[in-house]
Amino acid sequence: MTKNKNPQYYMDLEAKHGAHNYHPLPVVLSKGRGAKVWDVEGKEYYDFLSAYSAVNQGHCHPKIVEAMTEQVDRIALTSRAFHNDQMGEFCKFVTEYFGYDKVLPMNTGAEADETAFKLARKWGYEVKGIEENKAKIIVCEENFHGRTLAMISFSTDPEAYGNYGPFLPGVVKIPFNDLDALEKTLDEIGEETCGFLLEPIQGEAGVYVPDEGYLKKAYDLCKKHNVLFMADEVQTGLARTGKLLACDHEGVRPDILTLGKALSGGMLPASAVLADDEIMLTIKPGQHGSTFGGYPVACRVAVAALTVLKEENLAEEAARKGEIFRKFLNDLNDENIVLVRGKGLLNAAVIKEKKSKDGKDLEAWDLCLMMAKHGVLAKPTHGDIIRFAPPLVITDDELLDALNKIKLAVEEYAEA
Ligand code: IF1
Repeated sequence: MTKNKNPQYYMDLEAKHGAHNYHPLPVVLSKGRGAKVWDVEGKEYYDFLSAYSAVNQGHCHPKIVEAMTEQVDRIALTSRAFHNDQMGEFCKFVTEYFGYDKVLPMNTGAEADETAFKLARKWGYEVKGIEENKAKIIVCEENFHGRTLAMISFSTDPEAYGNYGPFLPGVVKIPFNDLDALEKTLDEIGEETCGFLLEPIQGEAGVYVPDEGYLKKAYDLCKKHNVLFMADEVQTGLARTGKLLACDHEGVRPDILTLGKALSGGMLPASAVLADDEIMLTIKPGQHGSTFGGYPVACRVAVAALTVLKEENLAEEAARKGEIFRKFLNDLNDENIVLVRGKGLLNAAVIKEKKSKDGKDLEAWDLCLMMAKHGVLAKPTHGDIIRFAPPLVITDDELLDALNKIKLAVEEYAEA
């Protein structure tokens, strides 16, 4: 039970003893269930961030908690120095679930994308025959693939890469959703390019949904140049956008697929890379790994988390509820909501900055503070864009209740 009900006590401890690498909303959470969370004072909120889509199955889903508590008390960690009775079952389940030959389990999304990048390079040298140390990777401007040095070498966001140089060579950045740029780049450097890495919908960039057909045409261009199409579905995957994978909206099967976040239903860091043998088997024993990657608890939890997605039809539910969400927000016809965009339950609203009646500058952050007061938690991505991503298990009644609270906050922002 929370020992101190004063939120400031916890925020002061963090400020004094913790690194200042985040600027959270001034809310101190202590309990979560389904689409709801409660703060230390017992105030209830709808969670419209879902830990950046790691809690698609809802906070503390009973089936996932049960899998975790049963395994953690039997054997938690064996390392990969030995076999255990969970890894093989997990690998069979996950490869059949997504339709790939092999899976390589890691922990974080960044590690999955790093692994995908290493696989693409190894495949580039050992299968495609690119000259050693000459392999290029193509990424999209405004991407987010994690915070490691390789991943920020891909970034075009100064906040993500500033003063962390020097960066990885062999990275070519092109505009997202621009087939001409991709075709021109592949015509120029396709021969020494191992992969094209992208988010099917750019999350951090503000839920940037590409034009219909972009993914399929990009995939076809990659095939024409024998370049691996690599989809980072760490945030867009696992039913979030109304299909199991965002690539499924266009029937595209990535050559390398990365997953994370909701792969564990928010219980622990679990990520995975899926590919067929020609790519996956370029990594030989001892050439890649991780202490906790695919540990027994993560295997059990991931199987439970993926089972819940299907048993509760969460992809179809996300598609249906996403329509309700976007229609409600658009029907407000509020001049401060400039644009609403998204797919399934991965949505964002662009919020107009304004002056309050007493001359203060108001922006998306201030609307988030008003929403929190009304019992809905969300946070801006960049400046003027608020991401709305509730757990996919949110009921229709809860969604309507949350939307009415958002409406009250939007009205307060308009009148401020
Ligand atoms: C933070 C952003 C979201 C991701 C995609 C890989 C990763 C992420 C598409 C790395 C992680 C998280 C990281 C977290 C905030 C959040 C985020 F704002 F950073 F960009 F969601 F958009 N690919 N995204 O979205 O996965 O290593 O974190 O497990 O770093 O602040 P991770």
